[in-house]
Amino acid sequence: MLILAQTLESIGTITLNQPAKRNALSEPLVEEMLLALASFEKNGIRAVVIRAAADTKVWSAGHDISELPRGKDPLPYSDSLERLIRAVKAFPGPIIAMVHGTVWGGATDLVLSCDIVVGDETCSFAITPANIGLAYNTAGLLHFMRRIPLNLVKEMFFTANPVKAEDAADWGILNHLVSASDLERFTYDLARQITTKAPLVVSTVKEQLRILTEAHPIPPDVFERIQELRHRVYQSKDYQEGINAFHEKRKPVFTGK
Ligand code: LCV
Repeated sequence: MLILAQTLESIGTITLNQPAKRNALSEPLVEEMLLALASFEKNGIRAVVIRAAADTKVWSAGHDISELPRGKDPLPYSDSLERLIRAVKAFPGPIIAMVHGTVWGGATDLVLSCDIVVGDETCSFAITPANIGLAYNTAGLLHFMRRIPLNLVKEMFFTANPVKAEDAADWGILNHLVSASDLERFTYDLARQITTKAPLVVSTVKEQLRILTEAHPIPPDVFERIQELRHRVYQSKDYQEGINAFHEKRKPVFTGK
């Protein structure tokens, strides 16, 4: 079991549970999360909490780098993490990310795609394509642009630096920054409160907001320009170098080619 899925009252909990790989969002782990969400929906669960095991320092190390394809689009529409993010956004009830520990790469995108984020003083959030020469996808960029001022989005992508808890609260990544000792109580009180509200209103408002925020008509030539820009990145030697460096546990040397 790479995750633990539990329900209590009408709250579902998914606990990331693969510490050996720092909860990297691998395809098998994501498949288990998708099954859990489908089961929650079938059983009328009204709110979901996604968390890591209490004793972990890394909430999630992001996309499983060993699964990233070389020489082609690393984040296609069918990518498992992309499917998970779409499932989170489509789930008919709020999904709350309860975060302690560090969050990396696509896991930050996943957290930003949740409806509410509650973190403690140990949480931090990094987006890391610039560390591995990877062409981030357009839907993912929009997740950041909708939540965080553009200058801060640029700093996150250009530096790949973790945004620590206080800044994460100031920048709008967190709804609430609470103490580690209070994190679980606070999160589940919030979830419980939401489950007492009219579920049709909650799920319909969530879906309306998803439709409205994703209404980004892109003319065909703009779409093609974006595709060409990303193609140049994921066909680059730098992308190969980034992936190789990770596997060889060394710092990458980027040449811009
Ligand atoms: C596979 C891993 C991973 C991992 N995949 O423990 O944002 S984008 O565009 O880049 C997007 C595509 C994305 O999400 O890419 C992934 C971005 N993630 C990262 O850059 C984080 C990479 N991981 C780390 O920097 C470290 O693992 C952290 C800081 C998370 C934890 O460091 P720590 O010293 O505690 P290790 O590095 O020793 O990792 C423990 C095991 O987990 C594997 C890693 O290869 C190692 O496996 P082995 O024990 O077999 O050597 N692992 C960690 N992250 N993303 N595998």
